[in-house]
Amino acid sequence: MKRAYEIIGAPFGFAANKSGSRTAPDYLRENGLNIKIRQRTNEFWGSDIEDFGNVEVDSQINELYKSEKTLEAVKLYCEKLNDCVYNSYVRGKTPIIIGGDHSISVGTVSAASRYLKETNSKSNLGLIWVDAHADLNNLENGNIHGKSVAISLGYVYQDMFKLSNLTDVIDTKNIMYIGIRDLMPNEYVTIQNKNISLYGMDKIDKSGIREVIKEIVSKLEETTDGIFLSFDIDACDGGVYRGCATPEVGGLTAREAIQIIDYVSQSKKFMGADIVEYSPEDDTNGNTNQLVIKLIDTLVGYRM
Ligand code: Z70
Ligand code: MN
Ligand code: MN
Ligand code: MN
Repeated sequence: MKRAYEIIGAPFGFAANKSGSRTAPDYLRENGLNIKIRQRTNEFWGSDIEDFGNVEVDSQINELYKSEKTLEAVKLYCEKLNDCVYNSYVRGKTPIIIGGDHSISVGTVSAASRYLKETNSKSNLGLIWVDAHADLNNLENGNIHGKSVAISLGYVYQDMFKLSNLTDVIDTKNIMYIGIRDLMPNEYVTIQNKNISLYGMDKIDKSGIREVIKEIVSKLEETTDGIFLSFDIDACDGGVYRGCATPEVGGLTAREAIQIIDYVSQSKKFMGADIVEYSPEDDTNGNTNQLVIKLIDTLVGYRM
């Protein structure tokens, strides 16, 4: 399937405990992404790729953050990002969004859902969330990048996000978690009560990643109209890949991460992906840079 990929930078890092991910889109463009070179070879690789540029953090968003209105800053940024990603779909593209912290997924997931609703009259989006964390914290305190899924489901700050249709955009039965190994008690309770599918590291150890991702994609292909992938770099083994706010030992290997992306991106229902939380300033050995480039390579069809 020939796809036209569009790289969209989302340099928003205000919703994390450390803001290192804000520099990731531009850093990657200059260190390994080389979109111009990819464009020249795209005929050969059978896909098209364009760089849309960044959805910038404008002065209004900066001001909100400076006056300690981080939640308002997240909302305004995600509204901007939602419009941009939605328009990418309207142009027939497959958007690949490079964060930024994981709060940006409130904008990307709602855009995929919005486009499905527009084209299918209902939104039935499948979401694969690859992360060490569930980002399902429904408490009003704590970092907002730890609540993206809770916001998308309407479990926290609903009044605030409802106005811009960023909430209530996905059904719990269409969420598939992979790699989760650091849950808060309230997140555990929600996952149990709502019976949300979770493929933790133990399941990957037992069945192997190929079985896990095959099962997930075939379920979502049956029950949904589109599949969006949200990939938090901290899902990968933090002992090796240090370039994120909270590296955690015992995560995915490079091969496991590549297999997930390889498999998902070949589905006919694949609608695009975001890759978030890469922090160049924390990437002391450069391993994470190489991994992220390889993951993007895999997404856009450069397979060797
Ligand atoms: C914890 C919290 C978190 C990173 C998400 C962790 C949140 N659940 N950390 N992504 N890097 O504080 O909400
Ligand atoms: Mn996350
Ligand atoms: Mn995480
Ligand atoms: Mn932790």
